[in-house]
Amino acid sequence: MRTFINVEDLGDLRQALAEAQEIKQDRYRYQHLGRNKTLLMIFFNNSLRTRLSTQKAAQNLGMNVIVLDVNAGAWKLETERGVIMDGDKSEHLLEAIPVMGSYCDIIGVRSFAGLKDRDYDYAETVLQQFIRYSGRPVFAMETATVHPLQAFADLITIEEYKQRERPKVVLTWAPHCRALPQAVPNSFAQWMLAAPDVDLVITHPRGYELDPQFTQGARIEYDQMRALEDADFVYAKNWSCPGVTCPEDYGKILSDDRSWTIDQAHMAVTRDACFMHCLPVRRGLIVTDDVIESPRSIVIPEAANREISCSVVLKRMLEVL
Ligand code: AN0
Ligand code: CP
Repeated sequence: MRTFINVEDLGDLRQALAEAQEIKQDRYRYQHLGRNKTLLMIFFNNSLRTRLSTQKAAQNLGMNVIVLDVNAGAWKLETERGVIMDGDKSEHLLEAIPVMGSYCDIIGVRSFAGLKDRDYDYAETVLQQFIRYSGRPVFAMETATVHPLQAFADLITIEEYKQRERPKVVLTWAPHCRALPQAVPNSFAQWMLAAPDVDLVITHPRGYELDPQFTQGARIEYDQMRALEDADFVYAKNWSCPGVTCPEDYGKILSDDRSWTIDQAHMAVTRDACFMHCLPVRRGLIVTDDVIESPRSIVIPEAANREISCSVVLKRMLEVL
């Protein structure tokens, strides 16, 4: 595997899930694969889980790891071509990328959507430059439009906790005080639709329609309570306006409707659903304390599975180096 961005990059999902379970049984069994190989993780944005779980996964595979926080100690990077660099940015991505590639074997990139220019974000401009100019296999650690390591971990978690062959999984928008990217819900929808046995329903206020390239074939239900009825999994997430129905609203907060916050009343209409969130989560906005602390909340094992999803991805990349 040379890139990991979309669900198709992983090939057969049943096979990938079996591999995840195999690695979970013995996370050091492929330790020989990463000997004398170096992973470079590049962060343009903050992270707790991705940083730790990706480093752990790489170490499980015997790799060396270098982490670069671009905004903390590196030269400020210009990402657009054709500009006169007389501002605060000292170096261009087009030199920085091949230099970074020369020090490593695999690159992970975290580069969130700017939420200002939809075309720039949805073209995955930064990620594509890494793929083109680094000469290395590249995987997304949440980029402008996708977060596949999260979605794969979510799928592994659902497989582990499901009590029916074809569980009903509800992706629900929830309110938030800051404009957030669409990467997590985009990938979640894409992966759930590709999964062999998941009944996905998406619910959000009008105007928050996700890009159809990720949601083609999904059921959309604008009545949140109706969507949640008989759910086996409730996956809460905020996202800003994807600009699908109204391009000028791209990246904006369209609603602060607190009736969408997941509380006991929401969970009560489900089939005793498991509560999921990718974290970090703001309590009181996305979910109430009692729901996230309840025995049905699986946010911690979900986060723990990030080590597993990343192990499968790095293993696949190391195998073809
Ligand atoms: C980010 C987001 O919503 O994309 C990262 C989630 C994994 N969340 C925040 O910035 C709070
Ligand atoms: N879920 C997730 O990617 O968390 P971080 O932003 O902390 O890495």
